[in-house]
Amino acid sequence: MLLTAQQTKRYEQDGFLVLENFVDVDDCERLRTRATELVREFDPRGVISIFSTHEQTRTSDEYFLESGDKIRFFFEENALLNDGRLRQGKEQSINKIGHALHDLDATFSQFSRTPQIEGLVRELGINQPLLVQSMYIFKQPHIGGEVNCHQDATFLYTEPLRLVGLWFALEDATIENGCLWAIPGGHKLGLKSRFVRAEGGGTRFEEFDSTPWPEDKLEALEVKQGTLIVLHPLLPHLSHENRSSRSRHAYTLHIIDAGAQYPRENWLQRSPQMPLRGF
Ligand SMILES: O=C(O)CCC(=O)C(=O)O
Repeated sequence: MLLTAQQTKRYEQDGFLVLENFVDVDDCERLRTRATELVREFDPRGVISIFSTHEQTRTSDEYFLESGDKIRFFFEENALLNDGRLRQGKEQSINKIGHALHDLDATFSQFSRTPQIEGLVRELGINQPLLVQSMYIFKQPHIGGEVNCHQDATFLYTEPLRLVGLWFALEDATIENGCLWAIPGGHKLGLKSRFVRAEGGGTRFEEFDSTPWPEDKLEALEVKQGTLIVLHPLLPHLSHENRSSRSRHAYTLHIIDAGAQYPRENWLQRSPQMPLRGF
């Protein structure tokens, strides 16, 4: 058993779990180095043209909607100037890489598929695990954007709900550089919305409950490099902007259960040629 009875109880009570030193510092650094290489190999011109054409909404929607089985690069909101040029180098402009790093890149696959991670998700009740989504989040110095308060099940819904979110700190995360914040026990408030593919193309939110989050109850989760934060699919969490001079790299992995139904209207879909895989 990886989790103590007390930790399992904490997860049920709070909706999250902070596991210090879950990953070796060397493994965190290996992932950081690989992400740097991917960015170096990435030619931003193609993506800039997508985000600066007249048909911006449609083409950027497609770039995003097709990323479920690809490695794609997304810019920080303020990275582009009006004339379509980058305000600063691509290395300082990328918000995140997603969403199939864990299947398409050997270093990310190795990091994501360890007996320790598999054991953990099984202990959390995921009996037939499938790795559905991965993201490398840069939270760049000075321009790192905020992530609004949300539940992961809004974006990765299954019926019944069988999802676990894993957030790995690849650098120390503090209030200054935009650490995660969560509402302890907030996973008991129910699912507020779903983010789905719209019938005519693009995406939309389907809202079930419009009451605002009790954001006064948010707790900062300041953690050291190598810490894993386990997130319940209904836990409300967010991160603020990074205005500091230090980056806050993190890697997230989401795992569903093959025994649950993954709806066709979920935004993230795979082509039949690339089915989801387990460990
Ligand atoms: O890393 C962050 O800033 C937020 C990530 C997050 O909330 C998520 O992946 O669901």
